[in-house]
Amino acid sequence: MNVARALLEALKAHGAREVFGIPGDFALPFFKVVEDSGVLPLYTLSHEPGVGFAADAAARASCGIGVAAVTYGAGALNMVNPVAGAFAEKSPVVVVSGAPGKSESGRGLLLHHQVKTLGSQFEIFKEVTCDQARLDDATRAPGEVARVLRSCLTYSQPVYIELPRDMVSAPCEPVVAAAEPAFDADALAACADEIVRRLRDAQRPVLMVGVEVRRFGLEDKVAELARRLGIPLVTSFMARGLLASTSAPVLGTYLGLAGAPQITQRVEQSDALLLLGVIVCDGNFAVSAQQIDLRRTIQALDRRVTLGYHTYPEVPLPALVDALLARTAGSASAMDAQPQRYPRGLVADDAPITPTDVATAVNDLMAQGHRFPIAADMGDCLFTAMDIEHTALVAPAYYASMGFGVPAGLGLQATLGQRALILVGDGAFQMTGWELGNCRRYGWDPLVLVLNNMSWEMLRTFQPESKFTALDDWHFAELAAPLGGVGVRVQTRRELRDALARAVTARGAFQLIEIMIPRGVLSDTLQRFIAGVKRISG
Ligand code: TPW
Ligand code: MG
Repeated sequence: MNVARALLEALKAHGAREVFGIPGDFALPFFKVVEDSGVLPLYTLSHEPGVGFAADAAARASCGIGVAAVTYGAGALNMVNPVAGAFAEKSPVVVVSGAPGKSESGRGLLLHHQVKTLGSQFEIFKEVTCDQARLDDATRAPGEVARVLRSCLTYSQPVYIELPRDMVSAPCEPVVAAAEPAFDADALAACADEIVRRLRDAQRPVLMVGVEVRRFGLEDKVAELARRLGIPLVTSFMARGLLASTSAPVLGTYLGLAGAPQITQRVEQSDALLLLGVIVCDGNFAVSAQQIDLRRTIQALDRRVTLGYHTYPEVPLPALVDALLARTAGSASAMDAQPQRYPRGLVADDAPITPTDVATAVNDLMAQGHRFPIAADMGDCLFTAMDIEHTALVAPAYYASMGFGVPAGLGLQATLGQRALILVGDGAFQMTGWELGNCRRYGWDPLVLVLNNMSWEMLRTFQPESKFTALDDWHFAELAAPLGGVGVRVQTRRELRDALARAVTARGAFQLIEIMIPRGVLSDTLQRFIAGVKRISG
């Protein structure tokens, strides 16, 4: 056993299914072990942001950990933004960065890719990861790896591992997984009792699920809990797509002023709103800041439960859900609420296409049995996704980085072995759309819907007077063939329907549909969102 092999075996044992990466000289020895050992498949992409987004999406989709392997400096620092996004949205990504060898660091020369000091990169990643290790001592390496991988799973956040290139083949012991941190069972019991009491005393309880429910693999249990309690179930904006694989009656997604009024009302008028793993951020709550009194909610997040005016520290969400289930065994209650309805039945005429038409067309496909996990970028495509039937979705709904969609879709297909549907705007496609060129090598064939309004439209709606938000016409569909895919540009609803019908049956190459949308035409959700934000900030 050597350090690199021990690390790879440990990654696999902790739930990693593959490694995404781009090598460099400081990482070549590690990549050689990845390739030769075959412990995990290796997928190289074209630019490190893509690597980070793909690993993040793979982690979200598989409820496991994502691995992003890069070289020192120019490689790793290119990935700070995706890792920051994974940190903010609680996605367990393991960053493995090559680094100068121990023997090289002591020579007093500045080494290539070095910033201020050889430790600068480590310091930078401290800010965007929850635990870090530098594997420069073969005796301590297995323990360090065990600790950071444990942190990655416990907090569901990225961790950083730096591997000096001359340590890769240093002999070492295998990694022994670290035990989960202990918690106080009496405190957990008291907390669960209090929550059940509050919910049973309430007139209008509502359960909102957040991303932690998925990160900790609790969707089925939470669905069962909602059934037993007879509590209406909604997701937060970030947790859109959660529980889609369960039979739980999810009413829809809470979006405050931007969302379906009946859901907004239920949530805002609830006298016991249980927030299970919901990140309390502006993406989830901004357009409702005045409406929800967080002091009257029950918040379970970050291994803490806050209700009333007190907090139970160290209550892990999985243990809490088990405790709530134990207290509701045998009960089942009817729920009176109707799930949100989504647009169906695209009128396939010669009218120009709106974002709502795109959602309608996708819903029609789903009604015909074509279901795909969705990866959405930031932009109106994300708000458009709120009009698509509740289905598995990964999206940067809080951190809001553009460039996520395309590489995330590749990450979905790599880890799930399932074709993904990618929703992306033209501005975001300009950032990372090139990564589609990697599909052919790996046999990935996502369906890519580029919503091309030749504009940074979201920005334009906030500040219409600026000319810089107008983008050029890049003819994305024509870029598809040289990249190994099939592309078509559509201008009317009829063309959209026909292109989608063709694309779903064509397998083996990515299918890009460039959907031309007139500037100024927004999804209903984005229109309401912008009006809501303006109302609150103005
Ligand atoms: C990495 C800021 C938020 S939305 C937006 C920008 C530039 C325009 C998106 O244009 P696109 O979609 O993709 O054509 P649409 O529907 O608005 O036309 N840099 C990064 N992330 C963000 N969020 C921005 C800038 C931004
Ligand atoms: Mg655009």
